[in-house]
Amino acid sequence: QLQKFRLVINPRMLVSHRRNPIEVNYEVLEVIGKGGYGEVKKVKHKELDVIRALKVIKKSRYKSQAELKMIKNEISIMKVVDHPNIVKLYEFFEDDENFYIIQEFCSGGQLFEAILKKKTFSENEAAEIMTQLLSAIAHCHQRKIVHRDVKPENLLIDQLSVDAEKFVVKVIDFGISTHFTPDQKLTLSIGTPYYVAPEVIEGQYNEKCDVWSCGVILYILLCGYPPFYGRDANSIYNKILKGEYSFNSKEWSSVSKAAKDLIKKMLQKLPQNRLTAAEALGDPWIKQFHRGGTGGPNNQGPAGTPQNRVGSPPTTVKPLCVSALTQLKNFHCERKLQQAVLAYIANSMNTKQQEDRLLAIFKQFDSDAD
Ligand code: 3AM
Repeated sequence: QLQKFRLVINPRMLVSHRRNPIEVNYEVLEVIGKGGYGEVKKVKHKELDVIRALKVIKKSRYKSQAELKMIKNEISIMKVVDHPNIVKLYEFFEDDENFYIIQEFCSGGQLFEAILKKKTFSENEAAEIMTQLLSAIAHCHQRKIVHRDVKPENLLIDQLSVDAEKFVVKVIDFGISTHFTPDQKLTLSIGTPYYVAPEVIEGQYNEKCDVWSCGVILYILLCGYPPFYGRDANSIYNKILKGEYSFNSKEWSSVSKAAKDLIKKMLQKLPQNRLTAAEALGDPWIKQFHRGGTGGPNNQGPAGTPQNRVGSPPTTVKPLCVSALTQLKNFHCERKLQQAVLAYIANSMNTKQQEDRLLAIFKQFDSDAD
């Protein structure tokens, strides 16, 4: 149920003004996180007694119509998608100061954090995670939506039971997603360096860019570090454009050939040679390893929707090399630190600088969205 709300203030205060529906319907429990856009809070629906996530986006951050259109774009896309591995949108309001997005609450935090809480991690679990992720992305592509920012930070876990180690992956953040038409070439170079496809850097791409990012995530899940690594964005981009990555380190010695084959098929430089998300879902590695607690890959819903259980070990589970988890921990901590520094820099830039930087991005975003 979507509602639009405008705060009405009576200047003479003779009659009480309408109260913000967030205050009326929800109890704010705690702040989960803050970003340049605003903040995310854990809230409880008073009547339904359910926990949800509230994303508050400050309008003052968005000065032009193009920028405001981007928020509306995120909402319109979230209304179109409906999948067990995509975070649900429940309500959307706005007043003069903020946009309020009420979403499904994911209690397990970021994917990598959930993995790092475990003592071991196996190819079977990686296959479960990839099945859920690829199923969500295939659903978006089927609805002619390209996410454009598939990365571990945008994969949250809806943890059903910490003890049972069963969790469900949820894709979040459709802030830079866009609708596409089959032959349309998108041009906005956007995304996060480690996960960005070569054709996005070159500025002519389609929805296959999401499959590349999923391939990068699979690589990291199996060895703990990204395939294209560098000190700064440019050196990462150079490696991506050259397609320079390897399976040479010791972490790869215990990984199956089938997993490496799938990564190769997802990290094909030319999008036309790369698997689609739906094809990747049917890959032999997924079929071989996606068995955890659900009866295997045949146990999919009519639209290729997997049963959402990760972590129930099938009979033969071979844990990955211990150093892969150590590498993952180092990589994750480094990324968290980088994000904190970037948020600090963004908050200390003056408004004019922020506006110029955002405007350049939004202008091009607008041209892709048209
Ligand atoms: O700052 P951290 O990484 O702990 O994961 C998101 C991030 O947490 C979390 O809010 C923070 C700022 O974006 N987040 C975003 N959407 C969420 C949701 N639907 C969420 N946490 C739970 N449920």
